[in-house]
Amino acid sequence: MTRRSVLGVLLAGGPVSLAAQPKAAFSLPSLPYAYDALEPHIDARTMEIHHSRHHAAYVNNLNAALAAHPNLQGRSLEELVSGWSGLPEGVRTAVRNHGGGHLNHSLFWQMMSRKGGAPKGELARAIDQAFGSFDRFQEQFTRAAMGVFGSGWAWLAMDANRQLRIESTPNQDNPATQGRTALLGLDVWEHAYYLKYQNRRADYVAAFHNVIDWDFVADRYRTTGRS
Ligand code: MN3
Repeated sequence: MTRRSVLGVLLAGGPVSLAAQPKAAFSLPSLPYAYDALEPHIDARTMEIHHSRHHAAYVNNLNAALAAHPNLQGRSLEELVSGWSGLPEGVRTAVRNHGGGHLNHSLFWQMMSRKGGAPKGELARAIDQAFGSFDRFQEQFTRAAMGVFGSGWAWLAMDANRQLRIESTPNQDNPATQGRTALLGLDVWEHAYYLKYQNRRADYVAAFHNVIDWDFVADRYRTTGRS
């Protein structure tokens, strides 16, 4: 094949460009429930757009950025996002923003369910110890979510010594970049609530407390760092 014909195949999207696709491109995970499962707290239309448009765009943009960096394609999403600052300059910002977006949303969907309730067992004791009580935790988490200026996330995170802390991050940053594990996260970008709540972020944050899947959060707490 001459150089010109290889180029022709590439431009035509033929077999050469297919072979050059990333080996393990990231994909959009399915929601673990229907779009309307979290009604009335989080409406079906918001869930559908948030998952099928916003989250999908993070995945597509991440894959597009990694396509030019085959040496990064074997790395896990967590590895990429937690180590974004050490990546080549050309891909660093895309991994931070779109890799972070993919990681955060993949967690966010699993952190919610219609079960609601409160933490139990080991996690409940750790929350009481760190924040005084579950009520105090809810107050502090709400304050963190309300305190995010612009777009970002509020988190319940755990450090390497298994100490719990509430924090917030801008944009799509994840506590993993600071060496901590996100146990629970709340997306406070306007795209997460504007259709139903408009500017009333406080109502959205209050509603979120009804759809936290505390069994999922407790599993993350129990298994992280103990494998
Ligand atoms: Mn979002």
